[in-house]
Amino acid sequence: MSTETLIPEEPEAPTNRPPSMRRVKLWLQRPYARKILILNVVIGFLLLPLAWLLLAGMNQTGAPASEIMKDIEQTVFVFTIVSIPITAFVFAVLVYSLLGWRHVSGDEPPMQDSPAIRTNTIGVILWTVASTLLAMFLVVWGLVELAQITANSFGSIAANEQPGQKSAEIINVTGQQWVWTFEYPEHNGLTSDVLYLPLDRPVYFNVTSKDVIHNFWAVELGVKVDANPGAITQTGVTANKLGTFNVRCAELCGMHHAFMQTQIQVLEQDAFDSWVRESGGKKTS
Ligand SMILES: [Cu+2]
Repeated sequence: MSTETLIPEEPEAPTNRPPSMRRVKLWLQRPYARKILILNVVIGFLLLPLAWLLLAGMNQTGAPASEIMKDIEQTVFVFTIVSIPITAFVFAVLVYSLLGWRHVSGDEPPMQDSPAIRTNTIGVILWTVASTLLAMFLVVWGLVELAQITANSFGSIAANEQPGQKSAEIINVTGQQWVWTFEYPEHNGLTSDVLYLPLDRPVYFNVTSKDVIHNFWAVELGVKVDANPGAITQTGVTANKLGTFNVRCAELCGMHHAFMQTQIQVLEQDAFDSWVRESGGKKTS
């Protein structure tokens, strides 16, 4: 082996580069470029079911049970679909690099078989414009959905003070190590360790904690908000599906954090009123 062969090739000088379009064609003519592009398409199609699998996972316990959760699910679905082409490309390069280049024979590094794609104007424009469009789409979608979710959780305006709203049910939510308590101040301060909600009626939560920071997560309703000691966090939702759903704590809060969970019962208004009466609260207005 002569010492000359170990000296790397001179970098391409701007003056001897072929035109951009020619370099793209040369690059595409490399055998591995085509294989990577084919792998990209194959892996992309293989990843597509992931979006539906994610939805199926979220819907296992009956979600979506509110407009908010429906918006969240749509966003997860769309973001997954949009990210698949990029994810597939990264995996295609990775898989081809692991398999196609796992062994190089001979002592020398392989020859450069066509001009590098770097500094190629067409290539740079293509991936800059494509990734900008994808990122802009995700930003705009995210902002629109965020506004929608904020409106459906009543933003910073008490639900019963919003124009055109049916009178809201107020519920004071208190977290403590390691249980949840729900108080209904409009019904003689009725309390419950199961969250009873009337169907299709706005509910407004005042969330707090007695000890450490917890997080009130009404899973299938898409409500998740911190429960801070000494402060009240407010949010709201309208349950639009009858059934039994889950409340969990979503903030690590001590030894039994994983067991800090309870149920949500969404009832027809009549059944909700009956529960209030039978539990010692006064009838709803
Ligand atoms: Cu916790």
